[in-house]
Parts: sequence; C-alpha cells; structure tokens
Amino acid sequence: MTTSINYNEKIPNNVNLSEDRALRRALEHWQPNYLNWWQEMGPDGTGNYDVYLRTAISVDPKGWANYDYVKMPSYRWGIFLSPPEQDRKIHFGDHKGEDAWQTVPGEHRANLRRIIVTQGDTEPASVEQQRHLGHTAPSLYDLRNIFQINVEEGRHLWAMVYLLHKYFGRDGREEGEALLERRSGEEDNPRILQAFNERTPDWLAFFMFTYFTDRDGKFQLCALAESGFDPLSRTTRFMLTEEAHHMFIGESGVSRILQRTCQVMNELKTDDPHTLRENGVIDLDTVQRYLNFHYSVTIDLFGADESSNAAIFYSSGLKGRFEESKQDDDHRLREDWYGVLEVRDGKLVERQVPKLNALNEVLRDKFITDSIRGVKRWNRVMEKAGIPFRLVLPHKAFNRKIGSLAGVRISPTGQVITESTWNAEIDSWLPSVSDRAFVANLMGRVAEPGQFANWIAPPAFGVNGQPADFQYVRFD
Ligand code: BYC
Ligand code: FE
Ligand code: FE
Repeated sequence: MTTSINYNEKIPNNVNLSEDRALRRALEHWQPNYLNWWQEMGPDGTGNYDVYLRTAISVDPKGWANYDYVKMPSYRWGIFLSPPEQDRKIHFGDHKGEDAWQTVPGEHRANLRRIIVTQGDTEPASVEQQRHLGHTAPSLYDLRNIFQINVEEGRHLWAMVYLLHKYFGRDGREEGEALLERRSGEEDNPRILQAFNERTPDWLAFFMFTYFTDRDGKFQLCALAESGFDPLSRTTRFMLTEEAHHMFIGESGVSRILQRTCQVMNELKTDDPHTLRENGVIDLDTVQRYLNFHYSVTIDLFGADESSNAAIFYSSGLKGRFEESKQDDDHRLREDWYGVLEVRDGKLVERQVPKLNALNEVLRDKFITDSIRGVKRWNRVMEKAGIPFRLVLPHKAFNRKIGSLAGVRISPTGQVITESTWNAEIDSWLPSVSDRAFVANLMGRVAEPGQFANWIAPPAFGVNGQPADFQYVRFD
C-alpha cells in the first residue's frame, strides 16, 4: 500500500479509484455538481485569485509540505485515507475484540449512514457560512488562511461522499446530492446541526468559530477515528491532520485581536469601550460576548446530555470516545455512571445517569477541558500587557438550546435566573445588535502585502517560512 497520492487522475486519490470503475463513475458524476456548488456557495468572487495554498501530496506527515499558487476552483480536491493498520480490532462496545469491519454490517447501516451524513453536512455548511468573509479580510495573510480552510472543508465533504458512494450504494449517492442541496441558514432546507445555520458575519466571529467550532470537529473526528468501521476510521484520521491548522487560525486570530486592543489600551491609558471603539479596536467586553456566543452554540453540537443514540453508536462500535484506548476501564461501560446537569428547586444540580447514555456529555467535557487551554493562552496576552481583564468560558449550562438545559435560563456564572433577568442582561452576555454593527463597520479588505487592518496585530510568523509581507494572494 502506497501512501502517495495520484494527481494524474481526474480525482486525486490514494484508494485505487482507477480499479473501481463503478465508484469512479459515480464520483465523476458528483464532481461537476460539487464544482457548481463551490461556484455558487464557495468563497465569493474568487475565481481568478491565485492563492498560496498547501496541498497534500502524500498522507504521511512530510506530504503536507507542498505549497504553491493555486486558482481555487482548480484546487485538486481528492480522496485520501490514512494507511491501514494491520489486523485492526474493534476496541470498545459489544463487538470489542472482533476484527474491524471493512464493509458496512447490515444491522448498523442506518446509524452509520446517519453519522456520516451529519459529519459531511457540517463541511460545506462552514464554507457557506464563510462565503463573504474574503471581501473584508484584514490582510493577505488572513485572506490566504481562510481560503486554505475553505478548500480543506470542501475536501472533508469529499471524504464523506466517498464513504457514502463506496459503501451505501444508491442511498449513498442520494445523500451525496442532498449534501450539495441543503444550505446554511436557509429556512426550507437548512443544514442539519444548528451551529452551522448561524451566521459568521465578521472576522471576530470567524476566529471564534475556527477556535471553538472546528474544535468540535476535532473531537467528533477523534471519536469517529475510533470507529469499528475501518474506512471511516482511516478517513477521519487523515481529516484530523488538517483540523489542527484550522484551530490554530482561530486561536492566533483572537490572540492578535487581543494584542492590538491591549496595545491601544496602553497607549491611550484607558479601558473605556467607547474610547477604544472610537480608536478602531475591539473592546475586550465585546470579545468576551462573542466568545460566550460561539462557545455556547458549539457545545450544543455534542447533542443531548442523555442520548440513547450515543449509547447505541458506542455499544455497536460505530463511534468511540476521545482517545478511547487511553481510557482506563472495560471499554463497554455497562456498569458505569456519569454526572449530567439539571435544574432542581431553582438550582443546577448533578445527577448520575448510566455512562453509556451520557457519552455526548463525556465528549463535551473533554472539549471543554481542551478549550480552557487556549483561553489561558489568550489571557497571557493581557497579562503581558499588564491589563487586568481576563476572558472566561461561560458556564456550560449558559445559553443552551439542546438537551435538558434547553428550557432553562442560566447566567454565564451558572445561576438559574428568570426570563426577565435574562432579557435585561442578554446584551451584556451575548453580542448585541450594536456590537455586531460596530464590528461589521470595522471590517474592510486590506490587500497590500504586509499591511494589516487597524484592529488586529500582524502574526508572529508567516506561512511556510514566508515573511508577513509575502504576496499570499494575487488578484487578477
Ligand atoms: N443541532 O440524541 P441526540 C465539524 C438532534 S463539526 C440540531 O443528542 P445524537 C466542522 C439530533 O439529530 C463535527 N439538532 O442526538 C466544524 C436528534 O434528532 P432526531 C460534526 C441537533 O445523535 C467546523 C435529536 O436532536 N460531526 O466537523 O446523540 C467546520 C436528539 O439529539 C443537534 C458530528 O457531529 C444540534 N446541535 O447526537 C467544519 C459527528 N444536536 O433524531 C466542520 C456526527 C442534536 O430526534 N454526529 N440534534 O430527529 C453525531 O455523532 C451526532 O449526530 C451528534 C448528535 C453528536 C451531533
Ligand atoms: Fe472539516
Ligand atoms: Fe475544520
């Protein structure tokens, strides 16, 4: 088995597509529909841009070092699986110890299809959400980065469509078409998960999205990489190599915004939001409100705290936990319990439920631990600048729309509150109409090499060892 990718074919791949005529035909039929979707819903007005992009030439770690100018519609979207692991076994659930599946077991077909479709749906959704942001990129460096993310999310759709076409026959092909038909935020035919129907209207939202929501991608993909269905495992393993970069863009983007705001705070010796806004930077309270929004919307993506679906996905070996093999237990979990939150007598209390049913909550908690690390790094920017403000993650029950906390009102510090308190405070907890209008007003494309919008600091280093003033995008 070779790990290099054949770029001479119409669809680059390392899955021997040329030897599977029916599959190749099905995918070549889907390809123009995908390109039409990209044209219609991908980055707006970018058909002529030459973008300095990274393309995988093989699936081993070195294969990522390939950078060149690419016109995005000609980006070589392809199908790449991580190398197989010899004699791989299923290592959790009722089938623990059995050989991993190379084809779809009939009894798990509907659930697997649903998982793959849900995963696949998020990928084009994020491209749709980010479609207009290129017009207001704060620098060529940032413009190039968003396009890198967009082409990779497009490839993640390819990854899921490959699985649907190869293993789900006609149903799979129909799902492949439907993935190109749903539209983020569209009333009649929305994307499946709510966070992917929200708007990503400005660059602060974009950086928060790639910090938090792409991190949901990391955790879900890690759980799917454990799957007993080996092709899903190998596909998601390769996708994960791309995800780290998406989260880096988000984390460093927010850091650079904080850095610039702190600089102006120190220059003007003020923490007054009004003054800061007048000087063209984003006040720290507004950053906190955006954080509150994207964090709460993202933790909803893990699903209901108690879910029989989650129990079935795990027991049947379809979806594991984050780092399943590092968990020190029997990997069946039939005897285990886990705490979930609910409101009782006007207070948030923890209730023990069978762990199998709480696996969405288990994954959410892993995500939360991981999220805290980056917030600490953000706070170091303020520490260094000698500014006492600190960002915090809101309570996990805050602003929830999914699960047992959906019907209750909880403050960012975890107090159960009334609807009228909620309504009175909401504009100090979540981005208000005027916050969004202010941030929107700051946005405007900066396209001179080495120039950055006033509200964001330059990055610490460029892409692939290039300087910050490199021509990352050429306009024609
Ligand atoms: N919004 O039993 P529950 C990424 C529905 S991100 C709307 O908890 P389950 C990326 C649910 O469908 C990673 N509806 O559901 C990031 C169900 O509906 P029905 C994406 C929701 O199945 C950035 C009902 O509520 N991958 O890759 O346990 C850029 C009951 O819920 C939501 C995956 O998610 C929601 N948030 O859990 C680009 C992995 N949550 O059946 C890409 C695959 C739940 O009652 N998906 N519902 O009509 C899964 O594993 C599961 O589907 C979920 C939901 C964990 C998402
Ligand atoms: Fe993705
Ligand atoms: Fe991503």
